[in-house]
Amino acid sequence: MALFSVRMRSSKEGVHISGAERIVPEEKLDEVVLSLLSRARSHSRGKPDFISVKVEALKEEPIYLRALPVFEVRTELPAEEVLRVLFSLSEVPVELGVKFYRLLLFGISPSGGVMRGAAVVEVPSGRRIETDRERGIRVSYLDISPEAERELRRLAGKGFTENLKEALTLSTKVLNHPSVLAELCVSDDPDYTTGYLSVKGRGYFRIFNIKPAGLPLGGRVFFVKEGTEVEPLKNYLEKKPVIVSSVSSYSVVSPEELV
Ligand code: PML
Repeated sequence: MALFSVRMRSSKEGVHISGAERIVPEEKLDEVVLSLLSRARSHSRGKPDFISVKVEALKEEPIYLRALPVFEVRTELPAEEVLRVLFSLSEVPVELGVKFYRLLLFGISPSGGVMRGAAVVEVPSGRRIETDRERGIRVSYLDISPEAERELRRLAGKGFTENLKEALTLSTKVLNHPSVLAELCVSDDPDYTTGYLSVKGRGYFRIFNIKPAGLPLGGRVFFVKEGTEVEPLKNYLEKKPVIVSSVSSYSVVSPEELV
């Protein structure tokens, strides 16, 4: 069955407002184009003066992946302390991880704002390897199947949000690359204060209050193995179609249980 990628982005006076994408069979195209258009027009960040919806036939078969296991971290500890525990489970040195967490909160782009894509950081040197520091790497060509979405909604219950669904799909694609060790994400939406750290071999850890409410800063950092070649990684993240077709689990943990 022929599959199509549908990608939407919107902006106002040149400033990005929203973006979303799907991979769907031909018979779903009209419905999905309309739903992305309506999503673009009703974003909390304002009314766009530019909307692009791009439809293209996939030129290659997608990879079908199982989602990372999701852990909701319940704790009274400040987010930085939670991250220290979680980074200690990963191959990313704790101080390096915390340094980039702080950078996301202060504005990681060269102009002190939000990058459009992710920063890519080599471990353990801390060297940035993305070629364009304003743009970073933007993960694209990804979706979750209707069955996997239903299962995620069932497992997450009240913890389910559209942001979780999209972020879990993205992070599953990112962590599937053999060079990626971890991904840190702080939403740049001022109203969305849940972020996550995904750790290779462990899963996707949701962290509540990862930033103060009202802060319009955030972004993503991909931590990669020493010697990672950026072009093949970029090509996979930006171009290879991926569909998350099943979910693993959703559980609640405390940081104490993890060490
Ligand atoms: C974003 O706004 O793109 C990031 C969303 C992070 C979702 C975190 C979660 O709810 O698990």
